[in-house]
Amino acid sequence: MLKFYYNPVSGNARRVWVALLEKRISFTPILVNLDGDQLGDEFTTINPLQRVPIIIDNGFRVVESLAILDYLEAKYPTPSLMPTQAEDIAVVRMVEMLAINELQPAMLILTRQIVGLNVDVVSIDNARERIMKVVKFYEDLLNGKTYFVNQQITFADIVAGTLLPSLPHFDFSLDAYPNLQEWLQKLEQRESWQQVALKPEMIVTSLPKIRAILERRSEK
Ligand SMILES: N[C@@H](CCC(=O)N[C@@H](CS)C(=O)NCC(=O)O)C(=O)O
Repeated sequence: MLKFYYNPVSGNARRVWVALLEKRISFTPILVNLDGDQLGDEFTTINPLQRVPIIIDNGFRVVESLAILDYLEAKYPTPSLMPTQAEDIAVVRMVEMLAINELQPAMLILTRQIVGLNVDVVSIDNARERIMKVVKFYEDLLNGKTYFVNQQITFADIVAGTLLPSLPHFDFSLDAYPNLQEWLQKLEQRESWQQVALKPEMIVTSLPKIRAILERRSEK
């Protein structure tokens, strides 16, 4: 059976988790406590990059969340989470790449502030501005649609829809974005989202671990 190494607080892992559930793939979840376990010999043998998520499917290892999503779609095509029309593929990839290249790095800067690490005011302002630009872009893309690609749930919804619920923790309100609010409400009614939803107490207990990871990264 497919093995899924994850941590519930990891946004990178949550998108893979939702995809596994939406595709109804049987898998064994393996929790990796990101309090140093990821650096130990046992996990390093499994993933030399020392990160989650990672899947091992019939002995085949895939790291990097987007690569995992592509693999799952090719290997388990039904139900499909990736459209086939050129325009729709472009929408999915735009939403995914904006989430990973813009939203996540900006959220990481704000996370540094939340866990008490030193961040200068300019970086914080820039991060907030980058987030607002992406949020506005998503709002416009969703105009009149149930999901980013009309009626079909895709990786676009999974990637953005597992990150955006964290925005209130960074003091962002989605009040001015009715399309995004409606879309998120619809996603959060799905069983997959309910299973992976981050509980506030999980975030609180994870803050010291997140701080340790970010501190270690900035020392490198
Ligand atoms: N680009 C990778 C990022 C993976 C990643 O950074 N995972 C974090 C959790 S969100 C991690 O395992 N961090 C552990 C560490 O840095 O020690 C992906 O998309 O899978």
